[in-house]
Amino acid sequence: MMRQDWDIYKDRDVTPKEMFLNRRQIMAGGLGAACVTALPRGARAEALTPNSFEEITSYNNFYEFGWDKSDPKKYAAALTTTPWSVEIDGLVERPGTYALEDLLKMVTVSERIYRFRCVEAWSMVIPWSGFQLSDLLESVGVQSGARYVGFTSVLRPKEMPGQSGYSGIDWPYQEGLRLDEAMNPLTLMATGLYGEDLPKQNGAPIRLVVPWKYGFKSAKSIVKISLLKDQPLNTWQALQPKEYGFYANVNPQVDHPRWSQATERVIGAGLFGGRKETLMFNGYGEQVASLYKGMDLRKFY
Ligand SMILES: Nc1nc2c(c(=O)[nH]1)N[C@H]1C(S)=C(S)[C@@H](COP(=O)(O)O)O[C@H]1N2
Ligand SMILES: [Mo]
Repeated sequence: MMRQDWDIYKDRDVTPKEMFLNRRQIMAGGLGAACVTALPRGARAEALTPNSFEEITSYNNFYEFGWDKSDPKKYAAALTTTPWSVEIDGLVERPGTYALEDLLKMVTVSERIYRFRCVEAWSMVIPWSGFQLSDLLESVGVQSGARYVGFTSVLRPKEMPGQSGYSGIDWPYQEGLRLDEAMNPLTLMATGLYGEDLPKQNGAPIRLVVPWKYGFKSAKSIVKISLLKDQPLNTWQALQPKEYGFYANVNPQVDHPRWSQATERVIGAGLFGGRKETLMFNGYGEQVASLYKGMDLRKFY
């Protein structure tokens, strides 16, 4: 396989022990030799320095646990994540409810450092571990009528305080991708970060990561993946369709109705030094721009 700029280790699988060692390298050196990326032709030569484990796990959006950025870390411990299974249904050759450990035998887990850009105009860089969604979809077999993939997060009102009582959100949290977006090699099902199992506030034990789209597309704690004929409604679009669409591609030229998307606040960079220009497709245009050829991205926001 051709090496990509999101590979932080050279074309190999990472065992749990290696991940632990790598985590120590990342922690100790910021960007150790193991993190030097090989860039495809024409890619911007930019080394991504990950945010700290502390930053990534204490400033979160996970409304099932509350609306404050500090709520997920405070309350997520109550979520039981073992055992866990993921139902795969719809237009698929081998539908079923897969125990997470069985599902992980069908795929290859590796590590990738990705930019992460929230629609609220803040950003981080996150060292995920996970597998390509395409890997899973290929092994369960997508039927020819499938055009979209839907994702459903867990519904556990007893364990998730934001799901009991009034929140305005129609739980469970739902997201969706076009099938070609889901099959893009960048699209990850994350199971860890910094070489450790995914912390609960980040969507344990398995969450979606779509690095060229606003963060809300990256649904957490997923219990169902559905192969669909029609475009599904996603939670934020259902709630506020004028502000949040289905595509949600990071785009500095298309502002949110209430704020600019031209720049972003870099989490961890301090109060004053920390804004940078937002990149088209969050910097992944070379890998994904062709998916949207001929589309009016103002209309399909
Ligand atoms: N189930 C679920 N998934 C979710 C959310 C949520 O509230 N519930 N928030 C989304 C938003 S708005 C963002 S920015 C990211 C945040 O991921 P992080 O906390 O790991 O940085 O998760 C996304 N996935
Ligand atoms: Mo977000």
